[in-house]
Amino acid sequence: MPESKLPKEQILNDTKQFRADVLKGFNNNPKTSQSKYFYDVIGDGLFQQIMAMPEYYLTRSEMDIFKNRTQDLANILMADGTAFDLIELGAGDATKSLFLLKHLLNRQANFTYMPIDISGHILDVLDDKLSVEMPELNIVCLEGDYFDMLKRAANLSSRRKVVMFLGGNVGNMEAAEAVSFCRELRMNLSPGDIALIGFDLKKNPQTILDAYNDKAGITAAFNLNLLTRINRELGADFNVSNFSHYQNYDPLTGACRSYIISLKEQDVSIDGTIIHFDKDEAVYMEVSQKFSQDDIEQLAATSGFAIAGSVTDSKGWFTDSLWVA
Ligand code: AVJ
Repeated sequence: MPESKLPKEQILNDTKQFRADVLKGFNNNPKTSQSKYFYDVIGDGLFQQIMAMPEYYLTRSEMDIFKNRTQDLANILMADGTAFDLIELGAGDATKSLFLLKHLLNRQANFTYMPIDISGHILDVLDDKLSVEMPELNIVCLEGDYFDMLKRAANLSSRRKVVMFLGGNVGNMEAAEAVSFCRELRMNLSPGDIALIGFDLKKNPQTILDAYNDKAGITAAFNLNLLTRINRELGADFNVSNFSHYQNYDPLTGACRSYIISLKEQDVSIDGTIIHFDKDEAVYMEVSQKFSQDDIEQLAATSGFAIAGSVTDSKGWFTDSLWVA
Protein backbone atom coordinates (compact mmCIF):
# COMPACT_ATOMS: atom_id res chain seq x y z
CA MET A 1 0.00 0.00 0.00
CA PRO A 2 1.46 3.44 -0.85
CA GLU A 3 2.19 5.25 2.39
CA SER A 4 -0.38 7.94 1.55
CA LYS A 5 -3.14 5.30 1.50
CA LEU A 6 -2.47 3.95 4.99
CA PRO A 7 -5.01 4.97 7.61
CA LYS A 8 -3.87 8.19 9.28
CA GLU A 9 -3.60 6.64 12.74
CA GLN A 10 -1.35 3.88 11.42
CA ILE A 11 1.03 6.46 9.90
CA LEU A 12 1.15 8.37 13.21
CA ASN A 13 1.89 5.20 15.20
CA ASP A 14 4.55 4.01 12.72
CA THR A 15 6.24 7.43 12.76
CA LYS A 16 6.13 7.50 16.57
CA GLN A 17 7.85 4.11 16.75
CA PHE A 18 10.37 5.13 14.05
CA ARG A 19 11.23 8.33 15.98
CA ALA A 20 11.60 6.45 19.28
CA ASP A 21 13.81 3.75 17.73
CA VAL A 22 15.99 6.27 15.86
CA LEU A 23 16.50 8.50 18.93
CA LYS A 24 17.30 5.49 21.09
CA GLY A 25 19.79 4.11 18.55
CA PHE A 26 21.58 7.41 17.93
CA ASN A 27 21.85 8.01 21.70
CA ASN A 28 23.44 4.58 22.20
CA ASN A 29 27.17 4.25 22.63
CA PRO A 30 28.21 2.97 20.12
CA LYS A 31 25.44 4.43 17.94
CA THR A 32 23.17 1.89 16.26
CA SER A 33 20.30 1.76 13.81
CA GLN A 34 17.78 -0.93 12.77
CA SER A 35 17.98 -2.41 9.29
CA LYS A 36 14.21 -2.85 9.02
CA TYR A 37 14.00 0.92 8.49
CA PHE A 38 15.97 0.77 5.22
CA TYR A 39 12.82 -0.16 3.34
CA ASP A 40 10.91 3.02 2.51
CA VAL A 41 9.82 3.48 -1.13
CA ILE A 42 13.33 4.60 -2.17
CA GLY A 43 14.98 1.85 -0.09
CA ASP A 44 12.72 -0.78 -1.71
CA GLY A 45 13.89 0.45 -5.13
CA LEU A 46 17.56 0.41 -4.08
CA PHE A 47 17.17 -3.14 -2.73
CA GLN A 48 15.74 -4.18 -6.12
CA GLN A 49 18.91 -2.71 -7.68
CA ILE A 50 21.08 -4.58 -5.15
CA MET A 51 19.46 -7.88 -6.12
CA ALA A 52 20.28 -7.16 -9.78
CA MET A 53 23.96 -6.25 -9.25
CA PRO A 54 26.67 -8.67 -10.38
CA GLU A 55 28.26 -8.85 -6.90
CA TYR A 56 25.04 -9.70 -5.01
CA TYR A 57 24.87 -13.48 -5.50
CA LEU A 58 22.32 -14.32 -2.76
CA THR A 59 19.15 -13.89 -4.81
CA ARG A 60 20.53 -15.77 -7.82
CA SER A 61 21.80 -18.60 -5.59
CA GLU A 62 18.47 -19.14 -3.86
CA MET A 63 16.70 -18.79 -7.21
CA ASP A 64 18.96 -21.58 -8.53
CA ILE A 65 17.65 -23.79 -5.70
CA PHE A 66 13.97 -23.02 -6.32
CA LYS A 67 14.35 -23.32 -10.11
CA ASN A 68 16.62 -26.35 -10.40
CA ARG A 69 16.22 -28.29 -7.16
CA THR A 70 12.45 -27.93 -6.84
CA GLN A 71 11.91 -31.67 -6.86
CA ASP A 72 14.28 -32.20 -3.93
CA LEU A 73 12.52 -29.47 -1.94
CA ALA A 74 9.10 -30.90 -2.75
CA ASN A 75 10.14 -34.46 -1.91
CA ILE A 76 10.94 -33.41 1.65
CA LEU A 77 7.76 -31.33 2.01
CA MET A 78 5.56 -34.13 0.62
CA ALA A 79 7.36 -36.97 2.39
CA ASP A 80 4.51 -37.78 4.75
CA GLY A 81 1.84 -37.53 2.05
CA THR A 82 -0.68 -35.51 4.10
CA ALA A 83 -2.31 -32.20 3.18
CA PHE A 84 -0.53 -29.07 4.37
CA ASP A 85 -0.59 -25.30 4.58
CA LEU A 86 2.42 -23.73 2.86
CA ILE A 87 3.04 -20.52 4.79
CA GLU A 88 5.55 -17.91 3.60
CA LEU A 89 6.86 -15.27 6.03
CA GLY A 90 7.45 -11.98 4.20
CA ALA A 91 6.23 -13.34 0.87
CA GLY A 92 6.84 -10.15 -1.14
CA ASP A 93 6.34 -10.94 -4.82
CA ALA A 94 7.07 -14.66 -4.17
CA THR A 95 9.38 -14.88 -7.23
CA LYS A 96 11.25 -17.87 -5.81
CA SER A 97 8.31 -19.73 -4.27
CA LEU A 98 6.41 -19.56 -7.58
CA PHE A 99 8.59 -22.37 -8.93
CA LEU A 100 7.77 -24.51 -5.89
CA LEU A 101 4.04 -23.71 -6.08
CA LYS A 102 3.89 -24.72 -9.77
CA HIS A 103 5.80 -27.92 -9.08
CA LEU A 104 3.52 -28.84 -6.15
CA LEU A 105 0.41 -28.23 -8.29
CA ASN A 106 1.85 -30.43 -11.06
CA ARG A 107 2.36 -33.21 -8.54
CA GLN A 108 -1.18 -32.66 -7.27
CA ALA A 109 -0.02 -31.97 -3.75
CA ASN A 110 -2.92 -31.11 -1.46
CA PHE A 111 -1.95 -27.73 -0.05
CA THR A 112 -3.04 -24.14 0.53
CA TYR A 113 -0.56 -21.31 0.00
CA MET A 114 -0.65 -18.76 2.83
CA PRO A 115 1.61 -15.76 2.22
CA ILE A 116 2.14 -13.55 5.28
CA ASP A 117 3.26 -9.96 4.84
CA ILE A 118 2.93 -6.74 6.83
CA SER A 119 2.03 -4.97 3.59
CA GLY A 120 -1.58 -5.50 2.52
CA HIS A 121 -0.74 -3.85 -0.81
CA ILE A 122 1.96 -6.43 -1.57
CA LEU A 123 -0.49 -9.23 -0.76
CA ASP A 124 -3.17 -7.75 -3.05
CA VAL A 125 -0.70 -7.60 -5.94
CA LEU A 126 0.48 -11.16 -5.23
CA ASP A 127 -3.09 -12.49 -4.96
CA ASP A 128 -3.97 -10.95 -8.35
CA LYS A 129 -0.82 -12.28 -9.99
CA LEU A 130 -1.28 -15.83 -8.66
CA SER A 131 -4.98 -16.05 -9.52
CA VAL A 132 -4.03 -15.30 -13.16
CA GLU A 133 -0.92 -17.51 -13.32
CA MET A 134 -2.24 -20.42 -11.23
CA PRO A 135 -6.04 -20.27 -11.08
CA GLU A 136 -6.16 -23.73 -9.47
CA LEU A 137 -4.00 -22.61 -6.50
CA ASN A 138 -5.71 -22.32 -3.11
CA ILE A 139 -4.46 -19.11 -1.57
CA VAL A 140 -5.22 -17.38 1.74
CA CYS A 141 -3.41 -14.07 2.32
CA LEU A 142 -2.57 -13.13 5.91
CA GLU A 143 -1.73 -9.46 6.53
CA GLY A 144 0.15 -8.68 9.72
CA ASP A 145 2.93 -9.59 12.12
CA TYR A 146 4.55 -13.01 11.42
CA PHE A 147 3.73 -14.69 14.71
CA ASP A 148 0.23 -13.17 15.01
CA MET A 149 -0.50 -14.52 11.55
CA LEU A 150 1.00 -17.94 12.31
CA LYS A 151 -1.46 -18.16 15.21
CA ARG A 152 -4.27 -17.14 12.86
CA ALA A 153 -3.18 -19.83 10.36
CA ALA A 154 -3.25 -22.44 13.14
CA ASN A 155 -6.82 -21.36 13.98
CA LEU A 156 -7.92 -21.46 10.33
CA SER A 157 -6.89 -25.07 9.78
CA SER A 158 -5.45 -27.97 11.73
CA ARG A 159 -3.45 -29.20 8.74
CA ARG A 160 0.27 -29.79 8.83
CA LYS A 161 2.26 -26.57 8.44
CA VAL A 162 5.26 -25.82 6.26
CA VAL A 163 6.68 -22.37 7.03
CA MET A 164 9.12 -20.76 4.60
CA PHE A 165 11.47 -17.95 5.62
CA LEU A 166 13.62 -17.27 2.56
CA GLY A 167 16.14 -14.76 1.27
CA GLY A 168 18.63 -15.10 4.10
CA ASN A 169 16.51 -12.75 6.17
CA VAL A 170 17.41 -14.67 9.34
CA GLY A 171 20.95 -13.31 8.71
CA ASN A 172 19.75 -9.81 9.59
CA MET A 173 19.31 -10.94 13.21
CA GLU A 174 22.02 -10.87 15.86
CA ALA A 175 22.86 -14.40 17.08
CA ALA A 176 20.69 -14.22 20.22
CA GLU A 177 17.82 -12.71 18.25
CA ALA A 178 18.00 -15.54 15.68
CA VAL A 179 17.77 -18.09 18.51
CA SER A 180 14.71 -16.44 20.06
CA PHE A 181 13.10 -16.05 16.63
CA CYS A 182 13.58 -19.76 15.84
CA ARG A 183 12.36 -20.76 19.31
CA GLU A 184 9.22 -18.65 18.88
CA LEU A 185 8.72 -20.19 15.45
CA ARG A 186 9.03 -23.65 17.03
CA MET A 187 6.47 -22.72 19.73
CA ASN A 188 3.99 -21.76 17.01
CA LEU A 189 4.35 -25.15 15.27
CA SER A 190 3.27 -28.70 16.12
CA PRO A 191 5.39 -31.85 16.01
CA GLY A 192 5.88 -32.88 12.37
CA ASP A 193 5.51 -29.35 10.98
CA ILE A 194 8.37 -28.10 8.81
CA ALA A 195 10.35 -24.86 8.66
CA LEU A 196 12.17 -24.12 5.40
CA ILE A 197 14.79 -21.47 6.10
CA GLY A 198 17.27 -19.80 3.73
CA PHE A 199 20.85 -19.32 4.96
CA ASP A 200 23.72 -17.61 3.20
CA LEU A 201 26.77 -19.84 3.66
CA LYS A 202 30.32 -18.91 4.68
CA LYS A 203 32.47 -18.77 1.56
CA ASN A 204 35.49 -16.87 0.20
CA PRO A 205 35.50 -13.72 2.37
CA GLN A 206 36.17 -11.46 -0.62
CA THR A 207 33.08 -12.77 -2.43
CA ILE A 208 30.98 -11.93 0.62
CA LEU A 209 32.52 -8.50 1.17
CA ASP A 210 32.07 -7.58 -2.53
CA ALA A 211 28.34 -8.42 -2.34
CA TYR A 212 27.92 -5.71 0.31
CA ASN A 213 30.55 -3.29 -0.97
CA ASP A 214 29.70 -3.04 -4.67
CA LYS A 215 31.75 -0.87 -7.00
CA ALA A 216 28.75 1.10 -8.24
CA GLY A 217 27.97 2.23 -4.69
CA ILE A 218 24.39 0.97 -4.62
CA THR A 219 24.77 -0.62 -1.17
CA ALA A 220 26.28 2.66 0.06
CA ALA A 221 23.27 4.55 -1.32
CA PHE A 222 20.94 1.97 0.30
CA ASN A 223 22.55 2.56 3.72
CA LEU A 224 22.79 6.35 3.40
CA ASN A 225 19.18 6.55 2.24
CA LEU A 226 18.17 5.90 5.84
CA LEU A 227 19.61 9.32 6.77
CA THR A 228 17.54 10.93 4.00
CA ARG A 229 14.49 9.07 5.31
CA ILE A 230 15.15 10.32 8.85
CA ASN A 231 15.51 13.89 7.48
CA ARG A 232 12.20 13.65 5.63
CA GLU A 233 10.07 11.75 8.13
CA LEU A 234 11.51 12.97 11.43
CA GLY A 235 12.60 16.49 10.51
CA ALA A 236 16.32 15.90 10.94
CA ASP A 237 19.13 17.82 9.24
CA PHE A 238 21.69 15.15 8.29
CA ASN A 239 24.03 16.37 5.55
CA VAL A 240 24.36 12.99 3.85
CA SER A 241 27.61 13.95 2.09
CA ASN A 242 29.23 14.20 5.55
CA PHE A 243 28.82 10.43 5.99
CA SER A 244 30.12 7.36 4.15
CA HIS A 245 29.31 3.65 4.06
CA TYR A 246 31.81 1.18 5.54
CA GLN A 247 31.46 -2.61 5.23
CA ASN A 248 33.32 -5.31 7.15
CA TYR A 249 33.30 -9.12 6.99
CA ASP A 250 34.79 -11.30 9.73
CA PRO A 251 35.42 -14.78 8.29
CA LEU A 252 35.84 -16.25 11.80
CA THR A 253 32.41 -15.27 13.11
CA GLY A 254 30.64 -15.03 9.73
CA ALA A 255 29.32 -11.56 10.59
CA CYS A 256 29.16 -9.14 7.66
CA ARG A 257 28.38 -5.74 9.17
CA SER A 258 27.65 -2.34 7.67
CA TYR A 259 28.38 0.99 9.26
CA ILE A 260 27.94 4.64 8.44
CA ILE A 261 31.01 6.73 9.25
CA SER A 262 30.90 10.41 10.19
CA LEU A 263 33.49 12.13 7.96
CA LYS A 264 33.89 15.04 10.38
CA GLU A 265 32.97 16.20 13.87
CA GLN A 266 29.41 17.46 13.57
CA ASP A 267 26.08 18.01 15.33
CA VAL A 268 22.84 16.82 13.79
CA SER A 269 19.37 17.73 14.97
CA ILE A 270 16.81 14.93 14.95
CA ASP A 271 13.40 16.41 15.71
CA GLY A 272 15.01 18.99 18.02
CA THR A 273 17.37 16.55 19.77
CA ILE A 274 21.02 17.33 19.06
CA ILE A 275 23.18 14.29 18.30
CA HIS A 276 26.95 14.78 18.34
CA PHE A 277 29.24 12.82 16.01
CA ASP A 278 33.01 12.63 16.43
CA LYS A 279 35.15 12.57 13.31
CA ASP A 280 35.36 8.92 12.09
CA GLU A 281 32.67 7.78 14.52
CA ALA A 282 30.76 4.70 13.32
CA VAL A 283 27.02 4.04 13.42
CA TYR A 284 26.35 0.29 13.29
CA MET A 285 23.61 -0.30 10.69
CA GLU A 286 23.13 -3.98 9.82
CA VAL A 287 24.45 -7.53 10.19
CA SER A 288 24.17 -10.05 7.35
CA GLN A 289 25.25 -13.22 9.14
CA LYS A 290 26.89 -16.07 7.18
CA PHE A 291 26.55 -19.67 8.38
CA SER A 292 28.39 -22.99 8.18
CA GLN A 293 26.36 -26.23 8.12
CA ASP A 294 27.47 -26.67 11.76
CA ASP A 295 26.15 -23.21 12.66
CA ILE A 296 22.81 -24.14 11.07
CA GLU A 297 22.63 -27.49 12.89
CA GLN A 298 23.38 -25.76 16.17
CA LEU A 299 20.69 -23.12 15.62
CA ALA A 300 18.17 -25.84 14.75
CA ALA A 301 19.05 -27.90 17.84
CA THR A 302 18.97 -24.98 20.31
CA SER A 303 15.55 -23.95 19.02
CA GLY A 304 14.02 -27.41 19.22
CA PHE A 305 14.12 -28.55 15.59
CA ALA A 306 15.64 -31.61 13.90
CA ILE A 307 17.13 -31.25 10.41
CA ALA A 308 15.15 -33.13 7.75
CA GLY A 309 17.38 -32.17 4.86
CA SER A 310 18.87 -29.27 3.01
CA VAL A 311 19.18 -28.14 -0.59
CA THR A 312 22.17 -26.08 -1.72
CA ASP A 313 22.77 -24.15 -4.96
CA SER A 314 25.23 -25.44 -7.56
CA LYS A 315 28.03 -23.14 -6.31
CA GLY A 316 27.56 -24.24 -2.68
CA TRP A 317 26.97 -20.64 -1.64
CA PHE A 318 23.42 -20.64 -0.23
CA THR A 319 21.30 -23.30 1.39
CA ASP A 320 17.63 -23.85 2.14
CA SER A 321 17.50 -25.97 5.26
CA LEU A 322 14.40 -28.00 6.13
CA TRP A 323 13.72 -28.41 9.83
CA VAL A 324 11.15 -30.64 11.49
CA ALA A 325 9.39 -29.43 14.65
C1 AVJ B 1 17.37 -8.79 2.62
C2 AVJ B 1 18.54 -9.48 4.55
C3 AVJ B 1 18.75 -10.72 2.57
O1 AVJ B 1 21.43 -9.02 4.29
O2 AVJ B 1 21.81 -9.75 2.28
C4 AVJ B 1 21.52 -6.48 1.10
C5 AVJ B 1 19.75 -7.08 2.93
N1 AVJ B 1 21.63 -5.38 2.95
N2 AVJ B 1 22.54 -5.60 1.02
C6 AVJ B 1 21.12 -9.14 3.10
C7 AVJ B 1 20.93 -6.33 2.34
C8 AVJ B 1 22.60 -4.92 2.13
C9 AVJ B 1 19.80 -8.54 2.62
N3 AVJ B 1 18.61 -9.35 3.10
